[in-house]
Amino acid sequence: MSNYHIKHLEEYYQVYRKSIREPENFWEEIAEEHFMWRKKWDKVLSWDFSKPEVKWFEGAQLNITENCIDRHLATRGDKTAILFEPNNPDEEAEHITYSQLHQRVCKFANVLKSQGVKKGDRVCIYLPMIPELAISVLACARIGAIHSVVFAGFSSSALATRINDSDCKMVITSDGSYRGSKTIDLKGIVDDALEDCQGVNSVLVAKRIHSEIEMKAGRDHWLQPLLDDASDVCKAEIMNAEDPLFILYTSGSTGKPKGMVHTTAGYMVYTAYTFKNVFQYREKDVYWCTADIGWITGHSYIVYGPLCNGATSVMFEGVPSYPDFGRFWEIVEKHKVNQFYTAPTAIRALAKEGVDHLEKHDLTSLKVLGTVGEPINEEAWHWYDDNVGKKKSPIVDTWWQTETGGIMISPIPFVTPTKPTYATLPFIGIQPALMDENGQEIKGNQVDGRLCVKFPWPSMARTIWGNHQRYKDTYFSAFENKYFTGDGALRDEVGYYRITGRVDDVIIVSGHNLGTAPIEDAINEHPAVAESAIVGFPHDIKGNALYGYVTLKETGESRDQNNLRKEINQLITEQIGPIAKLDKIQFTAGLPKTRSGKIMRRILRKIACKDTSNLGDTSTLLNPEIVQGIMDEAL
Ligand code: 7RM
Repeated sequence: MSNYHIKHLEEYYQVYRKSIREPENFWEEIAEEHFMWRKKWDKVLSWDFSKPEVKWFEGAQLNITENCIDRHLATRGDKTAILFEPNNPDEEAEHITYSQLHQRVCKFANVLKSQGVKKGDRVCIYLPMIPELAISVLACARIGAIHSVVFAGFSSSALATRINDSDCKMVITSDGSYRGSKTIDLKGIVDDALEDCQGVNSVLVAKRIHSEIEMKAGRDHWLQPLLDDASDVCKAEIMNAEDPLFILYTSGSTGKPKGMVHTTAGYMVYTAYTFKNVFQYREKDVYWCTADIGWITGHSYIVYGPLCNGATSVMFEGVPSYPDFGRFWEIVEKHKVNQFYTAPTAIRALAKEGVDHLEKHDLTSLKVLGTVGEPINEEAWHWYDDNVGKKKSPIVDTWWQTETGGIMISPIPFVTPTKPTYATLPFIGIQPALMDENGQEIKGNQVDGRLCVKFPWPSMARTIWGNHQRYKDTYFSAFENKYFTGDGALRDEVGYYRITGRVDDVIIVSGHNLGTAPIEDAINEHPAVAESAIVGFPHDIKGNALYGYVTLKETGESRDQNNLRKEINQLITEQIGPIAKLDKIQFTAGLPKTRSGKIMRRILRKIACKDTSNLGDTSTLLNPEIVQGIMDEAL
């Protein structure tokens, strides 16, 4: 029996049990049989959650790009690796074969070297969804440089924070990007960011929109001429199993963004194995994940997981609404997509447009539908199942995180019976636990609690860049000897999990994780603002939208409130990006606070959600009298 590809429910349970009883033997077999190693490991796993320290496949040597590209050349050289679908539907799609990808990655890797990038250096990638994004990620991995991809919707100050936090010496960007009918001046954003980044000495610029941009002499270089001159031979740097592969920032509930560090071997093994099973990928299939490579979903399930399996992975530059809301379905039909992986926020936006767009396209190629990023509501789940999958394509509701590197709880299609809104069963090797508020594990079924993981898995993040203490405090301190996810979940009578949402101050808006603290910090910089508190409230399409309560300084009280609202959102756009703008801003005389001075977001959340019948215990408040006023003036 090959444990690599699970095909029946009994097989799932059998393999699952083995992965729990003998995790080292289990992962050793998977690693042994399905990957290319320069040297095998000395030890499969060592771990100690109290430090915390986790090492997988210690002593092994490899390069992930040899696994993603080189080893396919003999058998899949002419197969499409990346199928690029441009923003403009009239522009031709680009089929990049495994051989071409090999060539382009090697050339790019040589350009990086010629610019002085060495193993272990950090390279920031700030690119739209164009082939250069995937290629530059792989080029970094080829030479052992640590990539830090920053989603190209972040503002210049968010970009600068990330560049400086990990001390990147190079930035890879483009002259601009297309987004529906708009263009965005990415290079201008990079120029602004670099005013505050002393460590960056070179910027590579891909041409995409052919706009007139400024090139700073000595620092900025057009990418294409460098590529033209570069050799297409580049030996892969031999990496240790635990060498960092990349850093990816995720917002926390407090403080600056956390640079999650993922290492090489474990990440590779787990993303490849989950990809194969969760999407039931077969050799001739065309797989499409609509995420941006700027997020973990794109790293693991557009680039590394699919390519490790020799898959054809679609990369889409545009947005679901351009030129109209039929675009996704047009692409599914055009490229005969077999597995389609998207986010609930996109599903809700598409559902709102009705089924006319769907009916114009042939969707019979679809076999598996996936969802990720936030809890999927029942209505959206059924719309997806009925209208996109025609009740024939199982929905894999995949729960996981930037920190987990790969899918943790998910059905295996055609194996695990699905249930609307449930991520269902833990993936092979994953040991979830539900914890109560006293730190005790809740056993049995039909229970809910805080979601933890009891045992290491290969693709877990190993640390936060430059701040191991914060890694420990955030993930390993709430519950002893367990990884705490920050999510709440319930377990039903058959052991299926349903993720109920964040239990901390992270709000997921349109699938983007936003910490409340950085947004509040941005607002508080406004000269008229005294204090602010952000909460989430339900939104038809975004899942959650942001509601801000703002108290003004005396000097601000005479100001026009609508102007103030605009200025506040402008500040947020500058400091974080437009995704963090507030939908509602209520000016209040004060904020409800505990005696220790903490803002009681619980109450503000209920008011924002118009759920004020039972505000719970307000007796511990320092200033209970202000609550009525906030309720009376709620928006
Ligand atoms: C992959 C990704 C992580 C947070 C996580 C959850 C939420 C993600 C689901 C989900 C319910 C899901 N990484 N989340 N997937 N909630 N069901 N299937 O999204 O780091 O950006 O976000 O997203 O709260 O903790 S992430």
